[in-house]
Amino acid sequence: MIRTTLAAALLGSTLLLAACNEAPEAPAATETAASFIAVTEPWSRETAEGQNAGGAFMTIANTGTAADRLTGGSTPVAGRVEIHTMSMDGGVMRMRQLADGLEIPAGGEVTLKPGSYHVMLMDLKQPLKAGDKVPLTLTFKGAGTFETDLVVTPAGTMAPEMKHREEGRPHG
Ligand SMILES: [Cu+2]
Repeated sequence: MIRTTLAAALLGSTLLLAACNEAPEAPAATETAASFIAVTEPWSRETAEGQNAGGAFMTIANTGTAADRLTGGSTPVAGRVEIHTMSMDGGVMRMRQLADGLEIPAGGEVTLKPGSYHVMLMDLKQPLKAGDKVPLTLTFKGAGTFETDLVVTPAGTMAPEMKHREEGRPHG
């Protein structure tokens, strides 16, 4: 009787320990690949003839329990897709590639916008025209691939909801 109780107690504590260890792990298995990633207002700007790169902007939310990283992507209109950041360097806006991608925190969101983080469409195969919808596949380290469509807005647009403001400096 004592032995059985002891065994049960040991077993109980082992199970409890196992359960505790599992708690802070990655999203539950019931979540499908990208179900915890949401992309809103994906957009891009129309490009001039001969312009070989363009920025793409959006808000990316992560409702999962683990941070994820946007590492790249692909689109039929560009040779390659990079994740960039912009910062002031001696009064000049410079952009650079984020080699490790952009972190999307658990339960948080990151807005990609002109003058800040953005997806860079490199080696454009054709100009982006206002009104076009451009398919874009984003690649996340945890969530895998995520399909979206960029809405192309007229040149000079800073953001869909603030069309006539002249803040920041367009690039690309
Ligand atoms: Cu860029």
